[in-house]
Amino acid sequence: MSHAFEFLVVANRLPVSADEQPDGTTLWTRSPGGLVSALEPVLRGHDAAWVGWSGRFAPDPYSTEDYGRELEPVPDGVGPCPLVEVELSREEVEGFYEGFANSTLWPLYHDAVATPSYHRHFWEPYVAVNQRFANRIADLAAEGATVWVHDYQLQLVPRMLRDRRPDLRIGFFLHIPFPPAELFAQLPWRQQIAEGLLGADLVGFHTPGDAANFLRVAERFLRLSPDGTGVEVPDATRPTGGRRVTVDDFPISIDTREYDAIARTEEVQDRAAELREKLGNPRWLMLGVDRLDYTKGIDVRLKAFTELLEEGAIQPGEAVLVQIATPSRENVEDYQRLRDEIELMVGRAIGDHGLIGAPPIQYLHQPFAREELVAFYAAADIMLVTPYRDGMNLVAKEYVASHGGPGALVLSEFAGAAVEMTDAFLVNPYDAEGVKHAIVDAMHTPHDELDTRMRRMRARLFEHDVARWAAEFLEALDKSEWSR
Ligand code: GDG
Repeated sequence: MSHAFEFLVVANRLPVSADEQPDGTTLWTRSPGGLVSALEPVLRGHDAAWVGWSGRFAPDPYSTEDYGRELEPVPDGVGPCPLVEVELSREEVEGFYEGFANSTLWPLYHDAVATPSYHRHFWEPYVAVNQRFANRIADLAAEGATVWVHDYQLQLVPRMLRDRRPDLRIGFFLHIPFPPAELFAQLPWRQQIAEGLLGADLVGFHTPGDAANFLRVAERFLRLSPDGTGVEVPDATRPTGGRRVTVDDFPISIDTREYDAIARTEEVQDRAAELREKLGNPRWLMLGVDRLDYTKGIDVRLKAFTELLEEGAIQPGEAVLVQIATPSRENVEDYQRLRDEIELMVGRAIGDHGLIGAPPIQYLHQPFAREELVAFYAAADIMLVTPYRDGMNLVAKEYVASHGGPGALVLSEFAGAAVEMTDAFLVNPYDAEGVKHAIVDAMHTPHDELDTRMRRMRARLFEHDVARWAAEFLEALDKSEWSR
């Protein structure tokens, strides 16, 4: 592609998936998601492209099986804008994605709730793949173009890109938490990562706490002198010998109107009633929706719910907990172990407390269509969101947008969403008794009060939706030092 683009979105994944079929053809499916819908208007309004990986493996030059195999190019028109694929081999995906991204950075950035693995054979492909992304962008961007890089898989890209293209305006947004400096200190490559991020003009996080953690890292490991809103970094290419990196919080959100509209359709309302019916019309329908991930605290709510049954605070048949746990990262060992642990807990609880035809927990390890999820949100009286640590947690916001009437959100203090959603029943997920109290409290709070709390959360969500998030980030990037 020789075209030069004015605006580039860069993320590990393209907004489409390529699935190679047994007959050798490729099936392209759009991946709907908040990021795509937020950026769609911006992408359409600009001369834009999206750079990322498609989810399929590039041929391995050393494998006889792959001899002569070639990837079918991304067809035109499958995405919201031209899509540029960064090709990754199976080996690179193992090292860069399953390894450094998901076995090193993911646990480290989530308070080390699982033990991070530090391996040079993960780091090396992380550097190589980040460099490949940076090279592709450098070749595609028009003079003075804007580039928005997303997430922890690509933290070296801003600096690598600036080295090749100092004319670009570069923004970076981290979708997961940024850890305290004392934890980040464990990372053998802490300096390279911090320098990588500071290649951007604007570095954005979900919460003020994340932004403060990052500034502290810049101070401690790069010996810079940040102020409250950013930091000056040395830059020999500038006449002043330095440049300013702005650091701020931009709490992500959802397409609130869209969730609200889906929830109001007759189909979804009927389905919500049908779901309640099928579950035995319990007095309280409780719900958890997560990727099956050890950061999400699925065990926390299973334990709390089971103990409440044991202690008689919940009578059998009175409440049902539906836990949707979408399959995730199934090639990573910690995720395989977690699945066994969760399924053991569910099996025990059902065995100990189940009635014939009425298990107290419904566990679903399957992906669902969005309409079906919204029907669950609409049906649930109490939504349980109890991560040990979470960047934002969109499920909490989706519940509030989809649940029109009185309903309770039990929300971990350690989810970024807790900063804004102060009308939730906030809990410390490490405090088992506290979580149980919050659930009982939610069960017995009068409907008027639940309604008032829900209305306040909904009002905020309607105002602060994902379109506003994207607009505020891009506006801040526009105002960053680059333009001065
Ligand atoms: C990362 C950060 C941050 C789940 N199961 C199904 C399904 N989902 C959808 C949910 C929601 C999304 O997946 C999950 O988003 P979360 O925000 O809850 O969590 P992560 O995947 O960990 O996302 C997080 C986010 O990035 C954005 O910055 O909030 O903190 O960890 O939208 O609805 N969707 C469908 N079927 C399912 O079975 N259709």
